[in-house]
Amino acid sequence: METTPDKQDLERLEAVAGNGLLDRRAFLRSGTAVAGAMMGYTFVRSAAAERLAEEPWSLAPGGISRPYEQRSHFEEKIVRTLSNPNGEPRTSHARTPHHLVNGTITPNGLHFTIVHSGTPDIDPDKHRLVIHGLVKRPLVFTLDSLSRYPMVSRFSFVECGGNSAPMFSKEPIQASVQALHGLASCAEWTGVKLSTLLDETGIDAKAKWIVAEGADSLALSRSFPVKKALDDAMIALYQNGERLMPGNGYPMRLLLPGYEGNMNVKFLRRLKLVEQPAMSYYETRTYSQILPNGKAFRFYFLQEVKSFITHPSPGLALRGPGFYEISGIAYSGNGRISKVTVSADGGKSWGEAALQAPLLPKAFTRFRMPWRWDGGPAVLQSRAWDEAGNVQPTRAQFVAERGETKEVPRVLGFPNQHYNSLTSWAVDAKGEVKHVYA
Ligand SMILES: Nc1nc2c(c(=O)[nH]1)N[C@H]1C(S)=C(S)[C@@H](COP(=O)(O)O)O[C@H]1N2
Ligand SMILES: [Mo]
Repeated sequence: METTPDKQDLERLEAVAGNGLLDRRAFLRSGTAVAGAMMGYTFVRSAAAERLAEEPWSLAPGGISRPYEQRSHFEEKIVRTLSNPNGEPRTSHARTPHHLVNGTITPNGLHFTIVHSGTPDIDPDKHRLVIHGLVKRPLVFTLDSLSRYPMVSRFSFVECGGNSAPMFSKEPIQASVQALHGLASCAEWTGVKLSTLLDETGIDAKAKWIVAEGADSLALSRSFPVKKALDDAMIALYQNGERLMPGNGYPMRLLLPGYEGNMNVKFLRRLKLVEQPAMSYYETRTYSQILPNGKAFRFYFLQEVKSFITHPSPGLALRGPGFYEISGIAYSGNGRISKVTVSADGGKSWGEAALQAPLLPKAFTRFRMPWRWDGGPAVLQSRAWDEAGNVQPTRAQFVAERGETKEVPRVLGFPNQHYNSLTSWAVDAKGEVKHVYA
């Protein structure tokens, strides 16, 4: 005999907002019955049906362990998308498939990458990091000597200032969450706090800024305030427990938690303490944002509070009316996420989502919201707040302040930076998900 979960269990769940959004505690209260109904499976009670089919893998010993494990070959299609697959000498991007992973930590092989002049093949024994300029004692570090300092670990997202740039277009571009928001990832980084090293070199009182430079062929450089260096800046040596991936800065990178991706200089070889910012190419051109009045922010450090729904999202169609979990990620360069609300009716009404612990500052936070889809059209959105009191702007607010795609001469910069407004997914009667502006 087959039984389905008690329908009354499901009806008892009250909606907290329009179009079937349920209380975020619904899972806890009603337990597995609801979970079962959400998935649409049935509990099988008969003895005959309990007998599992014998598959080949259950009948003979399996393979041997590998020295370095790889994921199942059934998962090989879960990959980053590349903007420059043939490796022409220009910037290349690899985007994280947010709709095909879950949790809050990006696996190293799927962490996004931007390299403006390719990934250098650095011999860690020959690599050096020099700290000089307005210091009392300039010092040169090897990977080995750095590794003898006390280390710290912290979870931190990195997001490119150009992440979500397609969202500036006047019409919504039909693309996956990977294409729209794939230039943000989150990892546990381990290394030496920059303040520890500056203790060693000493800081001249005149020093206000630090220019960081990479060892790649374009010697990417950015300036950041000494204040940030003494706060939570890190020379990261490990990424999720293993040495950094080559594309993410091997053998060492600057990590400035919460700051624009570009400032997290990879292949770090130089930190020069100075009085004034360097006004380098990447801080005055590529990542400066042209505002509707034609002016630009002088500096833009913090990645502001943001969220987007990863499940469901384009490419992940719903299979018939019923219960679903809406989930996604939220983060803020200002600190912890304090609240995420979700709408299923294009922003007319909102319910508060459950936030997955632990809630870490400047790291991805996963939010979850139970939803009873009645099979009708729905528009899903999420909106996040951070502990500093910032809220994700609505699209109308954002466009009014920052503008939409503008044609500006390239010499003036790239205007489509730092999008942090809402993303809307429309679900049609067939369960297909499309990108819309609502
Ligand atoms: N040396 C160096 N550092 C760099 C870059 C680079 O091309 N060279 N790219 C920057 C940009 S634009 C971003 S968004 C981040 C991306 O970090 P990730 O590749 O580890 O995700 O690294 C930054 N650091
Ligand atoms: Mo970037």
